[in-house]
Amino acid sequence: MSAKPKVLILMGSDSDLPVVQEAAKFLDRMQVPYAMRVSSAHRSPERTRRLVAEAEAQGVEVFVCAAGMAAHLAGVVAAETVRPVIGIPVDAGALRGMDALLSTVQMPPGIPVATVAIGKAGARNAAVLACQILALADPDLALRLRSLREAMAREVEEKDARIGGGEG
Ligand code: RP5
Repeated sequence: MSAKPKVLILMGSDSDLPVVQEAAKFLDRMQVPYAMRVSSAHRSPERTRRLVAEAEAQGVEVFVCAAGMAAHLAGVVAAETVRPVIGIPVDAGALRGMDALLSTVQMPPGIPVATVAIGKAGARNAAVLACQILALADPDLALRLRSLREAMAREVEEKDARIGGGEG
């Protein structure tokens, strides 16, 4: 995307990309400009700090951070900014993402990370939530979100009809 990014998606490693792509797909669909970068809270702490400062200076409004294992990326980013930070726990190890979930969600009082579900469903919801935050100041985006909700409700009715809902 060439427009100035409103969302920065950070991931701890390129191995998180298959999950993160769910978030990117949704932002594309909602026509929200974003940037995606790899940076690690543990392996490259200085770089992570610098990317957050640069993103703020460039006008990024929401941060989305995906990491697995002892996932501190979202928390470290939240420590560096007062803009909203959404954390996606990634299933990257023996604990199937529960480690990342707890590392991401259990922030100390005062430094929140809005934590979504483990994996791809969470990644999509991270993007939905980022759009909802941006939509507070963007009525066109709010309309796109609203029409998506209506489409989802219609799909439920179609599924109901396909299984013969209401009969028998
Ligand atoms: C985390 O460790 C990353 O976010 C990734 O989920 C996990 C494994 O990283 P790699 O060893 O695949 O680079 O920091």
